[in-house]
Amino acid sequence: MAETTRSAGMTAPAPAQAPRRARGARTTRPSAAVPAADAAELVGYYRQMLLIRRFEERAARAYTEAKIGGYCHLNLGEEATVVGLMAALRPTDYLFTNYREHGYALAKGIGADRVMAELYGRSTGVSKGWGGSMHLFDAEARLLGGYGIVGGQLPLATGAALAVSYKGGDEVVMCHMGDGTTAIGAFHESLNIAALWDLPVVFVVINNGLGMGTTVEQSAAEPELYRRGAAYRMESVRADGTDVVAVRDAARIAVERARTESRPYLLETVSPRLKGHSVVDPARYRSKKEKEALKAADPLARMALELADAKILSHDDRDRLDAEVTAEVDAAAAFADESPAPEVSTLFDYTYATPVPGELRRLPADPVFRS
Ligand SMILES: Cc1ncc(C[n+]2csc(CCOP(=O)(O)OP(=O)(O)O)c2C)c(N)n1
Repeated sequence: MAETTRSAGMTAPAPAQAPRRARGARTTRPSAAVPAADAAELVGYYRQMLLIRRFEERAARAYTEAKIGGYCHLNLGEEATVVGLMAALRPTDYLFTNYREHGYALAKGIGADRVMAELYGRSTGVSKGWGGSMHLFDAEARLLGGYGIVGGQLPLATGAALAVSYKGGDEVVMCHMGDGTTAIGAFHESLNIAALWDLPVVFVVINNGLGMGTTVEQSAAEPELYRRGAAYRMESVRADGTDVVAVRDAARIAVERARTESRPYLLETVSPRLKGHSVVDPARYRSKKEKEALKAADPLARMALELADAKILSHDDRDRLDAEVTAEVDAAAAFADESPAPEVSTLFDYTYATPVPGELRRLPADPVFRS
């Protein structure tokens, strides 16, 4: 499947030229670590991508029915990236991501019912109904958020990697962000500290071409975002985000580097955002021609064709899978609909903020944080 482009350390490699070696810069294809995907694996990836697609379509519909409030950002177009990245992690690895995160929760193994219930603001949701679409959190699945502040997750993920390193664990922290996030200060501070202190964290820039309505070229002096790793002598690579296997393989290399050598890594994946920034954005900044071109870049349609061509998944099998995941999403929506809203009395139970400023009983030492 598609190739990756890489930059190691100080110098981005020209095609026929070996990159100059800097501290932390290494050649990057550890042979046996990347087995080829077999047919069952590919069908499994396709099913997960399809589940994310149907889930997000359902979320968009539920939003228009006023079942979901607040903001709601979808992974439509990023399904191959989501599934490829999650396939590279162990269940014990930690994940920090931004507000465009429903698909990651699903691909990390959290049930569609608990994710949908959170979107609906119900007590059965992953964050007990208090987080909503942008703040999915599940400590057991090691999904540590879900952040609405652009880039807010980066220093936290870096801190989590410091904790892993301090305790001598072999877990890896993966931290996602959008392309627009690479322009904020916390991006540079986090990469700098992670490289200086040899932290086991993989930063992933999910480049969907736009930060709201602003293109990467309008906002980034170096639009090849993976090259920013060079400023921190951090190994970095760009992968085709519409190709699940290309993403998985690139991520496996990055994760392995973090796990076995405790070196941070910067991975950039490139895939289009098929719809607006959030469900209420009609994306008028895109021309009709651009919108047409998006259809050809749909990773799900592309994978369905590839699997059919390779005689791995027939049209009938694909339709069966579609019916299966659609039923799963319908059941999740029904579960969310029937679930109760959280009790108002639990409003402050999971926050550091106190109803009365400075009141001690809700501080981290309080028993509610130990349960
Ligand atoms: C600190 C901060 N500034 C501004 C915003 C408003 N905002 C929300 S999303 C967004 C664009 C971020 O784009 P990108 O990082 O590319 O992520 P994408 O939405 O494409 O996944 C902005 C500016 C915010 N949430 N937080």
